Amino acid sequence: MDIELISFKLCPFVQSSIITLLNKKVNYRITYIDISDPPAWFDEISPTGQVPLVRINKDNIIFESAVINEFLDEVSGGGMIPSDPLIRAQNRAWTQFCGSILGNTRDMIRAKDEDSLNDHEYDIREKLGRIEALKSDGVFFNGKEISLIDTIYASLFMRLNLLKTAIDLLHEDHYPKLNSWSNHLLQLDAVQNSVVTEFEDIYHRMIKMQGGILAGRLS
Ligand SMILES: N[C@@H](CCC(=O)N[C@@H](CS)C(=O)NCC(=O)O)C(=O)O
Repeated sequence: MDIELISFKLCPFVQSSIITLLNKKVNYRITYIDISDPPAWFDEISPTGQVPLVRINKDNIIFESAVINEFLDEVSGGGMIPSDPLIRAQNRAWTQFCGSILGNTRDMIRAKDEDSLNDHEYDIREKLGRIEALKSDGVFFNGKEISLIDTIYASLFMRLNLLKTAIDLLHEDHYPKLNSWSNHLLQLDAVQNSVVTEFEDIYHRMIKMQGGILAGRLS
């Protein structure tokens, strides 16, 4: 099967698909686009204008990272989706929830005044608190084995870690379980290799370009 992942270097949803591919050791090709100035061919094939988008054997398009990741897991022998329907549904819900935290993080980075920054920070901390309260003591979200849900939280944790000098949102005293989960995820080869080598640099440059309060706090 020829798998082409259309990507944007800074996208956390793309990153979750790459972690899935690397964890499953699936061969794939990657094509980067600039999502702020997408090529015409991308507009033609993308119903939402968003990445990630996957092309299977050239002509078959799949979009939405959660759907892409489930497909990738299913065609590579499974194992990253819980078999229990209740746990599976809950994993899907908390995966979407992570998307909303990533949205809050993006808005926080753009915040141009302290009040707005504080509002976004409050939302993020409140949401992280909800996950801290339900997280098992296992290494991964569901216990001993990595699941698809871990791939999007790994992308979030990588960003929170890179934001740490500007704002420490995941302080160990408040979120011990999330810290341990994050530390574990960020050490995995599949996570470390899921971004380009210059990721830290381009992430920080993106924050500075937003010109918000956090840009001024980065060293
Ligand atoms: N729900 C989508 C979200 C993907 C998403 O937000 N992608 C961003 C880049 S990180 C994007 O393509 N933004 C361009 C746009 O919305 O026009 C998914 O999980 O695939």
